[in-house]
Amino acid sequence: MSNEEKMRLNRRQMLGTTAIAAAAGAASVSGALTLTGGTATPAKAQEAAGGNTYEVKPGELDEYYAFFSSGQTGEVRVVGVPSMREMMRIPVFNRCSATGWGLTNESRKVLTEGLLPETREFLADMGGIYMNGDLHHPHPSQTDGTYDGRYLFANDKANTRVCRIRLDVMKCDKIIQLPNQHTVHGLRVQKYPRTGYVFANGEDRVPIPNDGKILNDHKQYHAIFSAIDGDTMKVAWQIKVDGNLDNVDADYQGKYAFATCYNSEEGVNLAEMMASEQDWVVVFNLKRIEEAVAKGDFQELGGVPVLDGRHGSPYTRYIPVSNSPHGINTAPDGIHVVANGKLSPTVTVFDVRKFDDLFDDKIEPRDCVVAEPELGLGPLHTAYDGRGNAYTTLFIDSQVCKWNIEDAKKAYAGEKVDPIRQKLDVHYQPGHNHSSMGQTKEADGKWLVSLNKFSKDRYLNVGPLKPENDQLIDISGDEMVIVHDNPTFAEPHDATLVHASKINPVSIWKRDDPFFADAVAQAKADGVDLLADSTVIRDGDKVRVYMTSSAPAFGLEDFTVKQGDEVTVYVTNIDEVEDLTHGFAIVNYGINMEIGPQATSSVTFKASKAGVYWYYCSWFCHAMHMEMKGRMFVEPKAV
Ligand code: CUK
Ligand code: CUA
Repeated sequence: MSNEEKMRLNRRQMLGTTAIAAAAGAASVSGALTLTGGTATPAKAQEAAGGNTYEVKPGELDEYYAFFSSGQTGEVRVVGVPSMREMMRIPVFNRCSATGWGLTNESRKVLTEGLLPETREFLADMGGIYMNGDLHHPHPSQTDGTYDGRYLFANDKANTRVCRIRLDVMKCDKIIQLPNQHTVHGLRVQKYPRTGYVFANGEDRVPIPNDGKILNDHKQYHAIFSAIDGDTMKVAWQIKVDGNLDNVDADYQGKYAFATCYNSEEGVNLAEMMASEQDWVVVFNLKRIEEAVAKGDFQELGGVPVLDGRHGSPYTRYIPVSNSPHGINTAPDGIHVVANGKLSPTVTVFDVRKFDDLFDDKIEPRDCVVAEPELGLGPLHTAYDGRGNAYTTLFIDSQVCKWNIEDAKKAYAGEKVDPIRQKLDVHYQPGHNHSSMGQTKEADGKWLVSLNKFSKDRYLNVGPLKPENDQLIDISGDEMVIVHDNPTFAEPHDATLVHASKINPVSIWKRDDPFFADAVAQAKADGVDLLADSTVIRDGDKVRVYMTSSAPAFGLEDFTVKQGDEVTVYVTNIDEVEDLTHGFAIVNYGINMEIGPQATSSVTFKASKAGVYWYYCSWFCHAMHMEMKGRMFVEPKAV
């Protein structure tokens, strides 16, 4: 046995004991560790405690859609639960080689139309679009406190954007970049009466306007909280706050939104940001803010109304909580809100019904706190089962802590009760967790997914860059039981588990879909019937090539352009068959795109290289798929 093999064996033997301590220690903030709770043994994992069936046999369908973010990959992933099978990827803030996201005219419109003017200028030399994004928080739209299947919204922490995905076609249809704000971190939606607002936290503080006049004088920086209208994807209002903003959630009454702050010190380095023992949660009074916007009590900055929500403002209240809270989660009971301590071993529980009195100055901010149980090290996010229990991830302890809200309140009131029900080891260092329907009033307490930041030795070694590890946990019984490990590429922060009955995507595009309305309008102007005609239209040095695609042939076997022409190719998939997607790739021209059944996709490029270029269908569509191709002739410029 080689030394390396021995070491690997030793590491596995240590699992569940000191390996976890060593691992956690490396990532630990405080260095202190507790190791309670038991690892689920493989045998135990086989029998789901609550009798939940997690095996989805071939041909069977999952009960839930899970929408996973992908962090720095910039896309949304659609996963089936409980199988944890990845079913689809929705490109958003990234580029996608398969679908042509970032290359097609349709996707470039989505990626560019909502950019700030200064960004447009800045990106002109870089192909006009951002090449990266950092998508953390995917949240579906709600009506009356539950999912309504219309949209999914998510943030881009890297370039201060918010996107909307249409759940009928599972494509992103709107992206906006927020003015005044620097990064969007926390993002959640209004739950009642409907979405409504999409709330987006500004994490970093910067000068407003950020034009270079103020640089190092960080006393003049500000953080911004934004409310975006989910129907129009325009900023409805923004509000300036003290401190920064981390995560956000909203109540079930449609009255309040609330955000955690980890840098009330307004520092610019680690020591300054962690200096104070207390930070806070900011509560936003939506009605008062709307009235102020209507009355004109705001400054217009960057084309949007900006209110002042700093200390003393009628629009906000600041509730002190222990050092650097991170996640904030509203319970499905519509009453309790949990702010997760991160640097404090506690979570702080608020009663939202007390916020009315808080805003009327009848009570003190801390009077809204009804429990503050100590759970373990590094509480980051909390999920719920709808039976009064909460599940909090403990990043440093590498555990999920199950605790009871009522018992935590009793303990806070002085009774001798232990709210903690169970601590379960997860592998390793969990960030978010999410329960089935847990962020709605219809939380059903069946499944919990723990999104672990480190996988270490849970999988075959794939080199220095390891996958993340998302673990499926059965929470239907008294005991939590891990039933499945699922490796994921960089880096889901958050996920939403939605019952399949809430989501009803189409299988075939409708011809009047706004996604390709520009192509339809251009064809009409050119007198072309997209479903029937394959033809070339010359318009000066602009050439528009229209072709149908129907398995296994394109409408044009060849077309001719001149070197230097600006060429736009419109491909319309006239097949009306479910799952019959075509692709269109031009060899050595860097072009590939997806054309779904009954969709039109288009791409524009400069025919700068003379010669013969084959185009082919890149999506396996037919027994004669290999033969589905044609030639582009590029006539050389006369010398
Ligand atoms: S954050 Cu990543 S673990 Cu961006 Cu919601 Cu908490
Ligand atoms: Cu069409 Cu392959």
